[in-house]
Amino acid sequence: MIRFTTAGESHGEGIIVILEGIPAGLTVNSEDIDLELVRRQKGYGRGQRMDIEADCVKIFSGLRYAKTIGSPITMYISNRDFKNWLYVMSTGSVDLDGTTLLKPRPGHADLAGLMKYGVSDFRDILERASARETATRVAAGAVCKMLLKEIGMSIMSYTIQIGNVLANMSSIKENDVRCKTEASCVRCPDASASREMVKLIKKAEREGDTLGGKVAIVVSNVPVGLGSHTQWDLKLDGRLAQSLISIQAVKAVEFGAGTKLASLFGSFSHDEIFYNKVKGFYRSTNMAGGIEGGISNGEPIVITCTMKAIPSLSKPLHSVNLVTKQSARAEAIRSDVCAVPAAGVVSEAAVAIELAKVLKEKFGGDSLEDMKNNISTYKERLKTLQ
Ligand code: EPS
Repeated sequence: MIRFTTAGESHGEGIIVILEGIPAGLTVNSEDIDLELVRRQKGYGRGQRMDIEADCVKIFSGLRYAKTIGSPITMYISNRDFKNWLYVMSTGSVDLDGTTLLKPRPGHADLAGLMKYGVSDFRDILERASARETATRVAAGAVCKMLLKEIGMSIMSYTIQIGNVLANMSSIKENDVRCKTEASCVRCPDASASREMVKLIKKAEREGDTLGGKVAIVVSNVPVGLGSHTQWDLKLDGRLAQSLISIQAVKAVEFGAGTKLASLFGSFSHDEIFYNKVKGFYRSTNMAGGIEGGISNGEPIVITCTMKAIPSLSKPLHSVNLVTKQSARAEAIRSDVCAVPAAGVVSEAAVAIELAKVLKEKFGGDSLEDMKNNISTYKERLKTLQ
């Protein structure tokens, strides 16, 4: 079974992930993981923190000679900013110096976390609620992507909306989406929308405000049969949704036509089934986003994630001082103006991890070779249906 756990505070010494269950024999180079970390750090709208960090992994276990050996893979990313937080983030005892945060930010975990955990300083909450944690998921996701690539699967994401600016995808050829996305500083393949998005982010920054948006994630070459209809917690869409909605500030996850389906008749809502000798069974639409009944149907998996505007505003919203109970503006804490471009990269990782899990559940394989053999036996069986 593939599973992972992460640890570390945003301004602590570093963040760490332990990823278990990756089959032995997979080539993994830390430089390739670092490329994914760089992609996550980029994106117009990020705050000053990204000028401080230069994320790269130190791998402590699970590899020998750049190949997985079946044991847990431990990856560590140091927080360069820690040197500025030695006192505030000390893990040893220190004399309190009055740095306590008192005015919780609406939309953040500050107040609910403080009440739940019985702490007096909501820094104890925000340090772990921070999206800094997503760097570890991207590292784990990078390894999972390498596994998926061995099976022929590939994942991409792109920004389709920031604030009220929408990408016009109809003007972009499918084959150009990936390279146009990576060339855009907001990861939007529509160059004209990219420019408008940048303008809007600048406006938000000037006004002490923040912005959210939407990203699309597309997975190609997905084998039929990942996930299962037999139990609620085995359904692939349910599992992917959990993985994605757990990304900081993500408020909605849609598959295929998603919420548009609410207004459509059944006759326009489903992907009719066709057959020919070359393609076998196929669909000419993908309203389902590649998943039917909780099972991948062989079409690309298409997901849209909506991210709310970041709740740390430099022109803060109304809050209450926890001690005086007087109305006050929330703490103005350094943050990003817009993290939608990063959310695409993080979403790719979240999807890669979940797909790697279901792949291992379906095909097993302590070694990559075993997994590949099991997949080809399965594909041979599917051919008998064609
Ligand atoms: C974050 C606030 C900002 C972001 C951070 C997430 O950090 P800071 O408070 O240090 O300025 O830059 O994101 C990252 C550090 C990162 O690596 O993505 C938050 O409150 O969630």
